[in-house]
Amino acid sequence: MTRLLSIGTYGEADTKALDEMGARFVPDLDAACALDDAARADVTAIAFKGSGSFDDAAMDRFPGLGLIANFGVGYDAIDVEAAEGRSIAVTNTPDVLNDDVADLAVAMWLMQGRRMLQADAHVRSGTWAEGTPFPLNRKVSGGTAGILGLGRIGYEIADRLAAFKMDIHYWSRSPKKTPGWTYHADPQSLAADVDFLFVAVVGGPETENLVDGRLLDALGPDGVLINISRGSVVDEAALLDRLERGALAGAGLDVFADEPRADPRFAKLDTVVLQPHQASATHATRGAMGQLQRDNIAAFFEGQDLLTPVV
Ligand code: 8YV
Repeated sequence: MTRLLSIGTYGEADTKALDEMGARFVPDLDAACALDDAARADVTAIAFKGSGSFDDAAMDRFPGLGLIANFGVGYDAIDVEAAEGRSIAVTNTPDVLNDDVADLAVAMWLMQGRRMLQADAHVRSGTWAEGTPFPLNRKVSGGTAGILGLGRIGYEIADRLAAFKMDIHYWSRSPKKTPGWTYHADPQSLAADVDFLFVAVVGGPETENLVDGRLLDALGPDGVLINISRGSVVDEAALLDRLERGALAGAGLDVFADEPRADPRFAKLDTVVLQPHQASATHATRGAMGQLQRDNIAAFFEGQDLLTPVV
């Protein structure tokens, strides 16, 4: 009897571990919903790693479902209200990825400001060896940084930036206890006061297009946007428009509106650093995320308290 259904593509170690827990595997939510009635009726827990929308209609297909264990801290693909209404628990994998995600945010910031992609090409192409010096670029340390969303990941980014002697500003639903960082009551005033804006809010309907044209204009022509959150948080058309016009100095993006198809207009821009949604993608962290997902599933099957419940 299949009690655990694994949805999504997992690495070798996670697949083996889920297999040992008796999981049945399907590649995506559509394939899960297409299983026959008897197979779906048996499912009490789902290990979910994927895109696609785990909505009310999808939950309808699993009448015995008690747990959706999400692989990832962001659970915007799951309709949590619908789950709550059906007494389906949802868990995620917070904290274990904070360092990696913050590392990548800072790395993109440095790469963009110091034009490291272009500098690397300058050496590889032999242009430097031919005697052409690399053009001077932008000093990043000691500037002003804004964190949009001072949650666990936002805090780690700010903490790293403080070591770069940055003046730290942030917006969050409420002021936090911080070491001298400046709180802003609204995102617009944050953007107006900083050179570099790091997007670290959760994804989902309540933050959709939070970074819109008006906010990008407040960030201004010297401003740089770094996004490690979700593509949905940024109005991508507005961002591309400003980058193409030089109304924004640049961007570092690990997430996009329509992954994995990043808008080809981004690739034409010299002022952006682009990453394939890989902020948490280190062996160590993905291993820890998988373990936490499975620990939640094991707790559920054993009737114990879930480790990291979302609702
Ligand atoms: C993963 C992420 O890429 O944790 C998240 O919210 O965005 C990433 O760490 C994703 O969850 C993999 O499915």
